Amino acid sequence: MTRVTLLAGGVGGARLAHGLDLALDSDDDLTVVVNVGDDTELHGLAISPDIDTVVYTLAGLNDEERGWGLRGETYATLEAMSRLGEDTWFTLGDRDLATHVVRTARLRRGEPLSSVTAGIAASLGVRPRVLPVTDDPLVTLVDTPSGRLGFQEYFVGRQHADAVLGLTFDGADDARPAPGVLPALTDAGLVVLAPSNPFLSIHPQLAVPGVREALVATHARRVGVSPIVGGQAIKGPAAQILETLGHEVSALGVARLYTGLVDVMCIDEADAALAGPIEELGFDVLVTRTVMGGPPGRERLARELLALA
Ligand code: FO1
Repeated sequence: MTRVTLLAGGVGGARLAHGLDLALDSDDDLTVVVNVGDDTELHGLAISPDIDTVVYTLAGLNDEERGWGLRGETYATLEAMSRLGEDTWFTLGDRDLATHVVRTARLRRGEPLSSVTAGIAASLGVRPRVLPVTDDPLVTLVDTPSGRLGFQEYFVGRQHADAVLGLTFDGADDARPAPGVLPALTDAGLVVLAPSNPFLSIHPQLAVPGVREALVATHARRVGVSPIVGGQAIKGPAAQILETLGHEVSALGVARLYTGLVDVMCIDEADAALAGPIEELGFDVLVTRTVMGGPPGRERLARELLALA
């Protein structure tokens, strides 16, 4: 039996989670620990974009083109809300709204986010354990030349066009790992940092006291998959953020960020020339195709990572 734990953000994390789910046997064990720094409240509803992206992808319900939201969505509710004067810059589909209504109701009844997430995932037929990194408030704030922005205001509202000067994970110091998160790191045979944005998806999780320590101390084989391929982000603003925060925009720059956190860096074939410099930092290096695309590509990458365990 293989016990695998994936630290994930949104789309890249969800795709690799799907690949691992496809590649693992029924007696294997997969836990996906998910970033909550992107979570926000809109229209009085608790929105957890990264959790939903992971859950919808594992359930086979996600919109493959956008990467987030549900396939075949309709927007009647949002249109009606817009007519009533609500600001509808954040696109919430009718069926996606059901998730947010149910989550909000259960949270208000006092159920922790981890338990709410487990319930929603089970209802949608998701087999792996999907855990928010914490049940406590943890909010990513983005410092830009225009001032400090809430994460979704930066990411969706302003299309991540602002230079990122710094990031704050508000609440992280007082946050506790959700039940199951530390054992998932400690007891795993393989821990994978997904090809998610290191600053926006991985660092908020490591900011929860105990998580970084558990990752450093685990006896699991630890692998980081670079979200930078050929000097560009597979998706989103990772490249710009690396640059404005003074890091090299490459898989080598990502490897430097992951020093002491992972044993193996998985980099794309396009970056094969960086294998030597990354090895010099003390990592083992797996060079393969990291751009996953659809289910076959996800499963293939997952199998290569599982072979490292
Ligand atoms: N991303 C967008 O670029 N525009 C949207 O309107 C949008 C709506 C949305 C609704 C629900 C959800 O779960 C995710 C949504 N996302 C949207 C994606 C999401 O905000 C970001 O991709 C992540 O937070 C970054 O990982």
